[in-house]
Amino acid sequence: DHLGVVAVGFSGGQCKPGTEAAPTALLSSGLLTQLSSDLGYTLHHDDTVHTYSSVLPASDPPHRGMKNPLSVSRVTEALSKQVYEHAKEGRMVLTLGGDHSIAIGTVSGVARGVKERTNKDISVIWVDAHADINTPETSDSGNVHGMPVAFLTGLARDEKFGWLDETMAVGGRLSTRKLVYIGLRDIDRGEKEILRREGVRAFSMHDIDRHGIGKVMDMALAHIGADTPIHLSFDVDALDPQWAPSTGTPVRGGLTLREGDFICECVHETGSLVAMDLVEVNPMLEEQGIDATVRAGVSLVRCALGDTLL
Ligand code: DIR
Ligand code: MN
Ligand code: MN
Ligand code: MN
Repeated sequence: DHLGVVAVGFSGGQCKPGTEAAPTALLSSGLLTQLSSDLGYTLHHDDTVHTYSSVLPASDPPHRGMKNPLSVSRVTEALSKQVYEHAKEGRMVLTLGGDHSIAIGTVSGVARGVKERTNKDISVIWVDAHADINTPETSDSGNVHGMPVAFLTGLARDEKFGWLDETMAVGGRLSTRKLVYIGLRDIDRGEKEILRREGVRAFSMHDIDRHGIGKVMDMALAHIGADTPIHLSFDVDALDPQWAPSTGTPVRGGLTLREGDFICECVHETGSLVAMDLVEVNPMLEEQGIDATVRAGVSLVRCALGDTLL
């Protein structure tokens, strides 16, 4: 199988430096060698951690409360095109972030590429402690990594993201009906209102406690339906900080490492995975060496791409 790999060294969707260093940390742990040697993928990777410095604006004042709006827009525009090029060739796409704002680029690019190639609409499984569905107006923080789902679904729009309107018009839009959340436990008030109003399918930590992760995955995949291409967007903060401490906004009471891996294994088993993002690893926040969180990230990716226990 063919796998496109995009490494994105961008942290402008939130305020803590360090997430831009995650791709290098993940790559130096030997992730790609494992994917090619152990799992047999043919890799398409340019050996570059993209910082998109040539498109970054000299000045980027807040706009509608959003921080770094133009930087996020320019980076995700370039990323969307890169990812689209892989997806339209029928490659699975692995994107190593970076903060979660980069999903504005990955999901739109994958959706457009898959639509063009197969005429199908993708589904997104968003694994996260947070819903990332704030609009600029509902956001308390102004951090765009808390807004990507609102932009991808068209619930939020902005003239600084004009490229996204164009990409959506050619297949790059995500329907709220094709979105499933897993792992939620820290949702802003405005987000709750949006989730209720839009009727978004969401499995919180409460649902996982009640039903167990096995049943939750059955329900999540049943909602998506067979034969639907799946984009898995995995925020490492979905894991409990015990397993993934090095992330910008840790929230206690999260998934165990095994539950995270299990989600990825189940998605792999569908045979419908077309893309995965791994985001919000921040190697600079780890005190005793970067090990735990990077290792957890590597494990999640391996599981999604078909590593099996037996
Ligand atoms: C919060 C935190 N809901 C915000 N979001 C985070 O800033 O909008 N997303 N940390 O991953
Ligand atoms: Mn997130
Ligand atoms: Mn999060
Ligand atoms: Mn919050």
